Amino acid sequence: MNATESERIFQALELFRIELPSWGFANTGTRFGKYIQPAAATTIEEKFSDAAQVHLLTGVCPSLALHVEWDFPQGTKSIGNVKELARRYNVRPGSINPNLFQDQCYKHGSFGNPAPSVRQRALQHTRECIAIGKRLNSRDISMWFADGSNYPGTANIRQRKGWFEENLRAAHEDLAADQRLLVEYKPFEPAFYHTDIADWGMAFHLAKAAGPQASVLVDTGHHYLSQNIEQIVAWLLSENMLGGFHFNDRRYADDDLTMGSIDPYQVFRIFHEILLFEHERGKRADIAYMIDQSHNLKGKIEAMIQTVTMAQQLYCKAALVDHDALAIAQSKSELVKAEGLLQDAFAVDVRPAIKEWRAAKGLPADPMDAFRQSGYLERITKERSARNSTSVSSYA
Ligand code: LRH
Ligand code: MN
Repeated sequence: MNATESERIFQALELFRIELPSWGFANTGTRFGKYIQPAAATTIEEKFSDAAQVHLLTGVCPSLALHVEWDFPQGTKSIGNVKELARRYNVRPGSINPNLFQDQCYKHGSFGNPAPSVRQRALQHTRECIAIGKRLNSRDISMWFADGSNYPGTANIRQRKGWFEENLRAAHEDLAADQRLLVEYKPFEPAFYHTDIADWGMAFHLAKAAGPQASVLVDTGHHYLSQNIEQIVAWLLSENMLGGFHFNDRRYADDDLTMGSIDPYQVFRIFHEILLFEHERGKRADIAYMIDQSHNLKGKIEAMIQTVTMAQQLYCKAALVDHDALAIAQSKSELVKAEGLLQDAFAVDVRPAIKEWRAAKGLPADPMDAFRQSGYLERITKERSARNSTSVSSYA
């Protein structure tokens, strides 16, 4: 590792921040049930406390993504409590995620529901989330829709598209000047015939139709295995329509596994496209890096620390690509040289330099080890296990 490389790693680490999902600390599962962890967080205070632990140990997770149904049990009346917790735990409220899939009324969709009363209700909930965002100085309203159908002929796809354009436009009108609407796409699940916002093109179109403060959110798990995600990222960057990421990993579908656990080179290639774009433009892209995972088996806080430190490693490796040499090799179609520049950067063990950066920042060189030494897990297990042992785990 030469001085330039460690300098580039230090610069990258100074800039890289990633947002934690409140739901990543809670007991989650699959349709085959969920395995209760005694230390899991249930209350919003416990989620802020666990997020604060991860931020304390890594220094790069200053915000917590919030899911309205799960984190604001009293809706807007919960704002005061969330504000107080954010102050007490020094973790600011991050992206606000409306929940347009849990309530029974959303069986046949939300913005795409044939019943005007349900579409109205979905828009009302979205407006409430935008208001919550304003009160918490949260910039991003991050919208994912489970909307779709399970059988051919049961939904008028074009009609629903029109309702999405209408309601996203209406939601956009409510935004404060500095707020953003992030439109997340997903090819399937829970709908298994058509999903109204199934791919980046549909999300791109709807974000454009909504207004200038709307852009696309890329959840890495929301792609068919054969899709080239970094090409989608390059296109969205080129169109200035990339608002943010939900990082996770998968072997098959939307498995929500820990980032980099299956295909770390995939995340490296995504970061490479972004850092190359920023190098060429000479300024940073306005992207919200967020984690969206459900830790069904791993210890939730350990899984989060593992994810954050892996994200730092992959971001630093991508920061080591020699962009000028790459431009020359690409211009001369020197294929092996060009690819080699990425592979060489990916092969660098950046961990020693990252440890140095942490030491320089007064952070533990090994956050995972520091967490295991902290006694935090033992303390919260004592506090929470009684309550967690009563929570149900069966699907049906
Ligand atoms: C949908 C999704 C969406 C969230 C949810 C927890 O699969 O990625 O971003 O709201 O997971
Ligand atoms: Mn997501």
